[in-house]
Amino acid sequence: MDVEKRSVDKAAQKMINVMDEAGIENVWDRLEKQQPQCGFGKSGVCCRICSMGPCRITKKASHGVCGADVDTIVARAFLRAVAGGTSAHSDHGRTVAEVFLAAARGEAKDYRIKDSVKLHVLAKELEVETKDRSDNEIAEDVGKIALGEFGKSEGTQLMVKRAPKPRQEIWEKQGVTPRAIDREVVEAMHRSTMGVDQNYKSLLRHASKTALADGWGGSMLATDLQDILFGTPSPGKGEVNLGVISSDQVNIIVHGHDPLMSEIMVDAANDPEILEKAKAAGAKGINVAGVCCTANEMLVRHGVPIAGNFMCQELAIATGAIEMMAVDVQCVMQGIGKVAEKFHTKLFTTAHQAEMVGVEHIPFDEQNAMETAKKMVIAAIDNYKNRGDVNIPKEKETGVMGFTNESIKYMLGGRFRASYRPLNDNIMNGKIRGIAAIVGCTNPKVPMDSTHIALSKELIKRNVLVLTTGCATVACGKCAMLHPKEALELAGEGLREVCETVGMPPILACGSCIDNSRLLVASSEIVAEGGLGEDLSELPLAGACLESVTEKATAIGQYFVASGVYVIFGEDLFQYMGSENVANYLLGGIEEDFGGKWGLENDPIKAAELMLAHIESKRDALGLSDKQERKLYTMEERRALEL
Ligand code: NFS
Ligand code: SF4
Repeated sequence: MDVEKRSVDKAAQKMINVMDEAGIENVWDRLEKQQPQCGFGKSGVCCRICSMGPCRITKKASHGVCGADVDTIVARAFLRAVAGGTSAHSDHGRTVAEVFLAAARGEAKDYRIKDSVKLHVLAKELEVETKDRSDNEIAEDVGKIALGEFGKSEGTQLMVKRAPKPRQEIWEKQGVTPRAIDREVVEAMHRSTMGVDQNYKSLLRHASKTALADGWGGSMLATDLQDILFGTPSPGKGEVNLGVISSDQVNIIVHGHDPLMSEIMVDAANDPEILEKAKAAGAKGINVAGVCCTANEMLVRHGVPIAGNFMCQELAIATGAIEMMAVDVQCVMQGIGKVAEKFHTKLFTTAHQAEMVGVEHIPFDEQNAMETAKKMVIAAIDNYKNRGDVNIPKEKETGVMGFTNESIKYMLGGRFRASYRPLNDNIMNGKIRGIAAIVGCTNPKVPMDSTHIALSKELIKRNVLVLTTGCATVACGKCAMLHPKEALELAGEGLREVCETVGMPPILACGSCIDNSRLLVASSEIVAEGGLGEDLSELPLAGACLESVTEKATAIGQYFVASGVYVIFGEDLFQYMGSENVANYLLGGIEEDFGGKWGLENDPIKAAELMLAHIESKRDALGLSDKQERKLYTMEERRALEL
């Protein structure tokens, strides 16, 4: 076992070795046992959606039993992945909307509206009357409208109006302005079932529509409602990596995505009576830490430390120091159950959508949130006495996280003149070449964190401002790249100068994966600020996710592409290249329809080159290229100009 091939993170390496010596299996071991993985699956050319199959496309068999060709089979697989991802983000969003509404009605006693300013902004956008009304009255109307977005029978998504006008027109023209989120997901499943849509182009068009229902619908609503309910994050310091696990406190890990449970868990762990109980059990206190996107959510709002990203979930348990892990939805590996069995760690599932065999299920609902959270925290305290030997890596780093559209504008312009103007100006004058979004997961097929780190380093070195979300953020955090001083030292001269002047780091940690919607809003406001074109597709902007894992990542990639952005994924991880037509469309033709396209590259430095080339071509198109500025005019040209 070559531990360096598994992860570049020292803490993870240590725990991988610990697990190896103890003979406890983890995600990397299971990947090895899966080798060789099926080539048909890798390229998306297998189909098992009806029982005439399973079918796979080979030289000998160019069509499935029903006659489906390779284009249809691959496009269907892609659409279904996008639908899966969209459903995940949106079911999360809907749950938040339900609790939001219950809180507004006073039916969820442990939740209340925290950000009244953002509530008023959203109310105005949704045309909800605010005059002479209490926050709860306003929130009730906002909540009803928000909830309606998931299943309304008529009309299109309201948040798409945040996009620049020309973008909305492109969506109209392409027929992809998303309707109710549920409807797009249902239609995706319908179109892709046996014997329905058999044109790869219309299947892929619906993938855009479904993905847009995610980015500009479910994810965006989730982010906005969470901000109003739990407070809009502002940049703050936090600690990242397995070293945040405490040797003398009761350790609780919250894992998953939906902050409804983890928010209350943090409060429960701070309850004086509960703390007393922890002390009585011989612990110094209670340490709540996060894994996966819940970790991002908790850090940006409460400074709760991050124990790790996706592939650290088993490693955290293997420290032997976790009294309890509470999981809700998404990115929870079933493998944690087996690891927890080897230690004293108590696992709880909490979401009504997600249970695990052999794991106690404690349904978490808004009516008795605090009571349920306390029950779990007490179980953790009671479990402290069962702790055996521990192996806690010492590695941890500090970083600044929690940037939002609002806080970036504030940093740039100050409280009274919050605006993107200084950013746009510095992009226009070339000190900042452009903006990159580095997002997504960690995948055992790639040395953990390696691409996110290398890519961000390369881009800031070349004067590209980096915005990051999800597990990529945690990767950056673990190697001190979210530390403003250390990151600034790696930044190119122009970027560094701007960042130092306004007091912002060159890598902005923007939260969890649903918070990618923040990037859509920020990009739209950058366009509105002026000087960088009229549409998102004109911006010197590119995105990347080189360690993608989930269907959610595919949905995110597709909504960025359909919003006009160039998005690069890891070539070996993108499982839809078995059809030439689908490949040609996603990697090229789609640009004519939407202004954005996919790119594939495994190597982070080459990916950075591709992103930079794209950024420079957009600068050229905007007339911002240095070459043009330095152009020496002939006498004739000058005369022509003067005319
Ligand atoms: Ni995003 Fe977050 Fe991580 Fe990937 Fe999973 S935790 S929602 S999907 S693995 S970044
Ligand atoms: Fe085979 Fe067609 Fe059925 Fe898919 S839908 S399994 S290609 S027969």
